[in-house]
Amino acid sequence: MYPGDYVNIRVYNCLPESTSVHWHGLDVPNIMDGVPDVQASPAIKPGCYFDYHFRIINPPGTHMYHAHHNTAKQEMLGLAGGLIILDPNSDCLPVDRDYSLIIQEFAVIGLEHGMVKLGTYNINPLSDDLNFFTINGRSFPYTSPLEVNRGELIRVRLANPGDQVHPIHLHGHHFSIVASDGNSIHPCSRLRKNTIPVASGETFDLEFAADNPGVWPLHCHIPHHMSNNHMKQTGGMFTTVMYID
Ligand SMILES: [Cu+2]
Repeated sequence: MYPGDYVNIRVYNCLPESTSVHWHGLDVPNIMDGVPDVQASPAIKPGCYFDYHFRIINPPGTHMYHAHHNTAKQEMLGLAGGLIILDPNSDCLPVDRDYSLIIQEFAVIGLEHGMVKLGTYNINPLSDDLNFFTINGRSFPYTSPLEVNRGELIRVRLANPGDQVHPIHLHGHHFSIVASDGNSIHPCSRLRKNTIPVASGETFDLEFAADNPGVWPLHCHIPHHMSNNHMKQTGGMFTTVMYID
């Protein structure tokens, strides 16, 4: 979607309980904000749908959407995603690759501590024993590397719809923070860093020059978050920037 667009998003509820969708960071009319506990915005009953319709009045940027009804349960079951308002002038921008990473954490049950094996497991959304930490729904080594070529300018969009703060660290490079919560930062005010804490509810757009060939970790710096189910081996919220040329 682009600034100025009129959008209609029909949300079907296939869950066994009511839900809603909140357009996190978008300046929508109150009834479209998706918090039925306190707003006129409806709870969507099982088997029903609701049409969220609004005009995009935000500038281009990185945002999210997530359930906002029975929130503690539904968000920690993973009912969230990324939402990007595109720039109609993006053909003029010098970014060569544009990656979007949603970072989350889950309490998976049915696996003993230290155990990781293929299968389908349940999540206890109300548990504090968070044992799987994901990027786009996957834990290392099953995350996707960010492929780059030497000489390219890379954008990485980070979005955290989950429960905890994740300090995301990039090896071998420094990045500029070019946008925060979907708002671009003037070039004179951009911080240059290699680690950025991404709190629950935040999005950041980072840009870096791919000028140091190799395979470089990109990961949450909290040690426990680099594990799968309390195992010692590298796992969790961990991927790589991988030069392919
Ligand atoms: Cu973390």
